[in-house]
Amino acid sequence: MRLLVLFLLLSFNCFSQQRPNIIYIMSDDHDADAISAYNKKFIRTPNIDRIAKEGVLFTRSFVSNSICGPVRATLLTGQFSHKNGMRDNRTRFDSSRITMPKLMQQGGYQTAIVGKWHLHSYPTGFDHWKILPGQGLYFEPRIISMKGDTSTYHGYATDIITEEATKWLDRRDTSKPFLLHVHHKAPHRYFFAPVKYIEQFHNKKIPEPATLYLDTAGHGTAWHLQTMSILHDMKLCSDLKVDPKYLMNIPELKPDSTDIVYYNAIFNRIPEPDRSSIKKNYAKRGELLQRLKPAGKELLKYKYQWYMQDYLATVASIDENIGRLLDYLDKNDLTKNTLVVYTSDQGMYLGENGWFDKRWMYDVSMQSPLFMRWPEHIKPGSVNTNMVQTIDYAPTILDAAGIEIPGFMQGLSLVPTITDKEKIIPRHNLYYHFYEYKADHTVLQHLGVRGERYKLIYFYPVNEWELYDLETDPQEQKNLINSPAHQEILKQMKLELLSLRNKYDDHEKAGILN
Ligand SMILES: [Ca+2]
Repeated sequence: MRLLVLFLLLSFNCFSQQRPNIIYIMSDDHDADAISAYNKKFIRTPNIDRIAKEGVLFTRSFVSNSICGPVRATLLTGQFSHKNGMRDNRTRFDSSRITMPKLMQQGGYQTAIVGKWHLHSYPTGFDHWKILPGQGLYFEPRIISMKGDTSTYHGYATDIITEEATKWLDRRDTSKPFLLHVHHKAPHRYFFAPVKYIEQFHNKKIPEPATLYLDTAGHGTAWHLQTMSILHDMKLCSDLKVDPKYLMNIPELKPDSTDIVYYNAIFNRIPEPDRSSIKKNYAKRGELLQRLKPAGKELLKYKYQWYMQDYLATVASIDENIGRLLDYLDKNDLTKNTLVVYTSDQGMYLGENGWFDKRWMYDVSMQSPLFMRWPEHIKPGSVNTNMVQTIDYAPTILDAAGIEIPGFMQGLSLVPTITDKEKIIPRHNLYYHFYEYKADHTVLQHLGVRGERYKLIYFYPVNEWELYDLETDPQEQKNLINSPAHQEILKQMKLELLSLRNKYDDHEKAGILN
């Protein structure tokens, strides 16, 4: 009997040691182009790149509904928005649902989340959580703890989230493997970096995308209704930190009252002496506008530069903090047995089509960066070209932990492909459905299918279709819907879309494709 108990204890201990720890890091609106492992034109991100160098980089990772809350609900449930109920940022996530963290917890993992949550209801399935209310704040952020109380933390959000993550790691129960979610608020609008990075980036000349000055005339209704133009919709004061005092006497540039209120709210949170020093850095922008009074293309040129300088400076701080977290794993002998995932909740327009924000099914916003490092399981420096999607994250994490994937999850485990057991995953078409119209940036509802080569999008409120050849037109500028040479492809893609809607059980707006 004693021997049997000893054997059981030993085998349990052995099993628990074999199971990997998992750290899932997700930034907010961090586009792959702002990571040097993908694109060296804008910024160097040596620490994020380290995950790719020591693990795998995905070249075709996509979301299924390019907006914050819904992506987070898909991460938890492994389901599309029509199944998990979180179609837009206004919905409250039903926290009684069975989620991946709950299954990990039941399977013997210790679970925690720190940072952005944005699902309105409180987290469930976590042994420990500390979340930002809503979008959260960059400076002196408020944080809600498990007791339900909200306190203000001194410092900068990205640093604080990292500190909170390592503090929890320090005091976790080391007899269990852990799942830790580190969800950064950065680099979400209103992009704001610590002073040292503002100084580093505010004189940088950023290359312009080919479509920055694109005339959207000739494109569909959705393009005309959107309000995500850098020139028209990005605010000079709250977004680009121009002190309103410089603009009050320039009628064409005079800020509206909301912009001024936001500007003051943002700056008032920055403690001195940083506030004065940041204002001094940004004074240049106001002086330039006062002097040149730029308009049209000229104004867009400046706004783009300032947007990117601020966005990239905010990313630089994320990179520094990823470095801190990876160092912590090294120092605490956790690197070897920890699967580290880095991603963003979706891509972000960095001036393509003259836009900022996300939402669209176009590749810029449908794509997200994705890296995984898992020593002895993933070959360092691998590149994975499979089309993967947010629905795959929960099944992958469960599978890596040796926990059964429930039937309601709609994604696939990526463990076989990252460990080289199966190079190709059995999927060649991705389904997409975006719902949040008449809220921020007014992008019309649409759904569609992304294949290996072609993409079909249907803006159903206006009955307009778009078809793109991603091989010859990766920037998705030439709608082939009326091209005689593409009618056969169009027919196939429509059938594919119908079949995906059946496969994933999305019968809302049934009949709209007929
Ligand atoms: Ca986001």
